[in-house]
Amino acid sequence: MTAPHAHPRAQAERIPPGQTVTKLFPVLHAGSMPEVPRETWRFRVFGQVAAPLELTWEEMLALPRQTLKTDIHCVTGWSKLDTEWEGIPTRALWERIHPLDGVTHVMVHAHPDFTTNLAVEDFLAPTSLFAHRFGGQPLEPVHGGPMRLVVPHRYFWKSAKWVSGLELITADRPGFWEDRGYHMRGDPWREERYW
Ligand SMILES: Nc1nc2c(c(=O)[nH]1)N[C@H]1C(S)=C(S)[C@@H](COP(=O)(O)O)O[C@H]1N2
Ligand SMILES: [Mo]
Repeated sequence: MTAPHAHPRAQAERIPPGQTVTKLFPVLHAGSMPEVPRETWRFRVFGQVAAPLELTWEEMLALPRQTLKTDIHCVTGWSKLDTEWEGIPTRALWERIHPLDGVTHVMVHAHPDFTTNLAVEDFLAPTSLFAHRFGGQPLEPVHGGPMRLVVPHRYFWKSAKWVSGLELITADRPGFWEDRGYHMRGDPWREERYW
């Protein structure tokens, strides 16, 4: 017999409908894993911005940092509780950008040829960050190292691994998985899995 959880109710309320908790950290991505060295790492901000921006690894890490303890929810059905991330809050990057009028969404770009779309308010949620550390260690390449996006209030496919850039757009547009039937928003609490 397994011991009852100390706070079964509290835990149950953290699990979105149709999800099962795992202690593992599954690895999921389309295609083969890219190798992204820090020395040549670049992050490009482009699209509807007053001036395009290109940051090196050092420039990105010079932005304010934050730690985050959060649950993550994958559309394939697993949730992982209390994951610990460290990185640059998306808001800190946003302060360096001058969006043009009418920007409503962003397209996150990542290696190799991965994209995912987010409403600006989801991208800028206080829990959204570009993470370079996980569990107190540098983020492993299989999980998106050297840097990935973490948007924990959306299904985990929105959390692009190996990020390479951010495109500001004035109308929503599907990214890689959204183009293949995944939901444009992906709210796990509303089970927005597929269209
Ligand atoms: N660059 C890139 N990022 C990606 C993906 C991908 O195919 N390429 N897959 C997404 C999907 S579908 C999921 S579920 C998560 C998985 O992250 P993990 O391997 O760290 O669990 O990464 C997301 N980020
Ligand atoms: Mo996924």
